[in-house]
Amino acid sequence: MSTTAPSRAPSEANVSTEELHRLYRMMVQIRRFEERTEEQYTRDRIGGYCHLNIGEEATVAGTAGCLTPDDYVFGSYRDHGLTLAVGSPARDVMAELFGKETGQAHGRGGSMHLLDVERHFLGGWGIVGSQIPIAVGAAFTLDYQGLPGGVLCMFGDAAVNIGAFHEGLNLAAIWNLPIVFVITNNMYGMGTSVEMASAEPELFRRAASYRMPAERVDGQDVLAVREATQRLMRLARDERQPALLECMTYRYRGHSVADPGKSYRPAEEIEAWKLRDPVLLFEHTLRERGVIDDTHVAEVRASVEAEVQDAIDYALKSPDPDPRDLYKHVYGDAAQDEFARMAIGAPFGEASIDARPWDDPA
Ligand SMILES: Cc1ncc(C[n+]2csc(CCOP(=O)(O)OP(=O)(O)O)c2C)c(N)n1
Ligand SMILES: [Mg+2]
Repeated sequence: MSTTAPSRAPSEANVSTEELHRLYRMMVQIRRFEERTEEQYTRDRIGGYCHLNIGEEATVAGTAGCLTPDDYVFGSYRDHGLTLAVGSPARDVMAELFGKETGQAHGRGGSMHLLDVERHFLGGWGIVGSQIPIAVGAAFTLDYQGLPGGVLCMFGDAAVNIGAFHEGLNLAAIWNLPIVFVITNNMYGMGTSVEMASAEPELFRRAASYRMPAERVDGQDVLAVREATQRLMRLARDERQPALLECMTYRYRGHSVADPGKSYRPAEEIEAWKLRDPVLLFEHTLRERGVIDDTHVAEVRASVEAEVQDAIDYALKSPDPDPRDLYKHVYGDAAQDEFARMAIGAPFGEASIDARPWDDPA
């Protein structure tokens, strides 16, 4: 199959009103969750790194938010929206950001390592592109065990220049794995533009090296993203044909909460993209079609506001993990035994350094 040209009119014929309402609420929820997360970070309630999805809601909702229960999703460290999109409770996500025991990874993962195994969101990966070979492994497992469903592997534009991208796409192609790779092209990897980093800045064209179908879609248009995702996932699941989808989007904030994001991006560029705010665009479309009105918008916004406030209250009240359980939930059971040797008081533990048991002839 050949690499196809970008841009196509989305087929929206079968999108029910219920589904349109669901997608709209999801996008409003992700936007508000992220705005409040940013605020909580500045209040020193969230530690470590924190990367927001603000501006990318259509790409997130149109991909991870539109899968079947049999599918699996992998993402980068910019993952809050992804786990919300698969239905993770906002409480569990916020508690994880706060590093609390009630968080979805028991507070051990934090912002970059969200995880919801039950809902098939398999992380949250901090090393750029590291999720690609792991997602390919998951797709291999589905294939090998004859399980239904496919894998959606999301990563940023900068990840296409690491070796794992090429190894992953190549293996997926030669093994005919049920996987769709999605590039969230927000035009920058930290402060470096795609043009500066990639010799072929039309990133979807990379798939030609693996004879994989690929397309570029307007990542601000949730219905276009949804249509492409569903079509390519069907191809992956039913015909064992992996594919690459490039979603053109923009992050309205800096790379992380520590970056104002202004020094390397012209103000006019930021303003131009804000005119294509994915939440407002979708709201406008739905209003024009008579699918939502002022009352609906107000109800959704109020319910999201209450949900996110509840998540913050829950996270605040939740207990911190016990420091003595540092390794719990982090390694598998076999590794627990290994680490037992490092526990305080164990033969090779910190507290036993003075004892030097290996010097004892007995
Ligand atoms: C292998 C590796 N190299 C460098 C970094 C540091 N780093 C963190 S995020 C990032 C930029 C990634 O940009 P992109 O893939 O476009 O994703 P975005 O942040 O735009 O969502 C870099 C270089 C890292 N985490 N891992
Ligand atoms: Mg990027």
